[in-house]
Amino acid sequence: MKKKIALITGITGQDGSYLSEYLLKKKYIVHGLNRRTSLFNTDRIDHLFNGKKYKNSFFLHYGDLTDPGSIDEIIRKVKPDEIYHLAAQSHVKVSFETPEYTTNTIALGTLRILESIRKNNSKIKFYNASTSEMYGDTKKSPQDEKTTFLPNSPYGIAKLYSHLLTKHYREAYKIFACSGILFNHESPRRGQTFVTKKIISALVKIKNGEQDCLYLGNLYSKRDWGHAREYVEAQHKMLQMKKPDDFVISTGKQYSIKTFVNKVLSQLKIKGKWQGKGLNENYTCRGKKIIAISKKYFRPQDVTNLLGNSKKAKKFLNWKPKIKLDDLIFEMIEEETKISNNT
Ligand code: NAP
Ligand code: G4F
Repeated sequence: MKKKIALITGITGQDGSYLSEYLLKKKYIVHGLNRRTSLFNTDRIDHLFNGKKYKNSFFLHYGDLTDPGSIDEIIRKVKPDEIYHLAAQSHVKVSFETPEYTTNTIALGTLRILESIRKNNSKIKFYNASTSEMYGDTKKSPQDEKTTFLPNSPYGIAKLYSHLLTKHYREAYKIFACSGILFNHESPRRGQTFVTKKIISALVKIKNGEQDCLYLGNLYSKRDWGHAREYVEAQHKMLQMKKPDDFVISTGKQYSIKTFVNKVLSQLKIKGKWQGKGLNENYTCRGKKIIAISKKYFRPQDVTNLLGNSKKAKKFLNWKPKIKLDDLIFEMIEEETKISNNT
């Protein structure tokens, strides 16, 4: 039987690396669109790229979401059966500082891929990486596929454009196009500047005497955190459905950033106490301030209350998350401890 061909944008990112592993195990031929960077950006996929195992089934191509010609060329050359569109300027805080670039990569990036599919081969199945960030200021909780979107960041607004565009191409051109509305998902491969990775990395270093203090922003927003390794399975399942549709992917459990910090402190056996309020809130351990608040990490507007209802995914995709937050934290701490001990 002919092997299926997948093209992944954002292959060097957290989700791209887990999805590549998952699809290669399923005997796919995997191609990735990889942008040129001044330093190597392939750390998360080097184990797939180097060596003989996937020599004939794993390929990278230079391209960029801001360069329509490169996208079109890769799609025509690779002739994928399925496209997983994961690439984005994915940092919400950075989107306030680079709104135009964020909109170009996310909104126009998605348009460029869908246009290429429409013109070249409308049989290609398309997965779009939508996000819980689109719920923004909503007062409804938990959030599901029917909840009104009220995004409050350039990132969330650009993602809503991509989400609606994906639905539009599905309805207008009958393209098999799905969006996964994924809630926050983390892993040892999470980017360093996202809050979970930042907290764990800093507290491991503080415990080892390699850092003095961790500076954070809003401790009181709440997130529904899952494990990226499980969430990419849902992305694949969506493209195997009989009909294309959109699905919320979440755990249905919600914690504040402060509770997350407390869980990490507890696993690392760092004992101390919280004191102060607002910008003066801090955590001291043996008379030393090891966590403090900095204005720098607050956003002009924050999404404060994310909690997903993924019943539809359970019913139609037979998908549900198994990994608990404490186990995810344990895995991330283990990885960070290895890195800290090697430096
Ligand atoms: P990530 O780790 O930040 O990866 C983003 C990927 O996009 C990287 O491979 C990055 O390349 C690539 N990229 C950025 N700008 C590009 C450009 N101009 N041209 C080509 N590639 C570009 O993100 P992730 O956590 O894996 O998330 C995957 C997708 O899901 C993103 O679209 C994100 O917005 C969305 N999402 C994530 C979450 C979450 O909690 N993780 C939740 C909902 C939705 P470099 O490696 O060179 O930077
Ligand atoms: O870890 P975060 O930066 O993730 P955020 O903004 O929720 O976005 C992530 O999840 C989205 C899905 O909902 C994705 F679409 C998106 O691509 C990305 O993967 O921040 C989480 C919360 C925020 O409320 C933020 O204000 O943590 C708060 N926070 C507090 N101190 C901080 C910090 N966030 C960061 N990054 N750094 C801090 O020092």
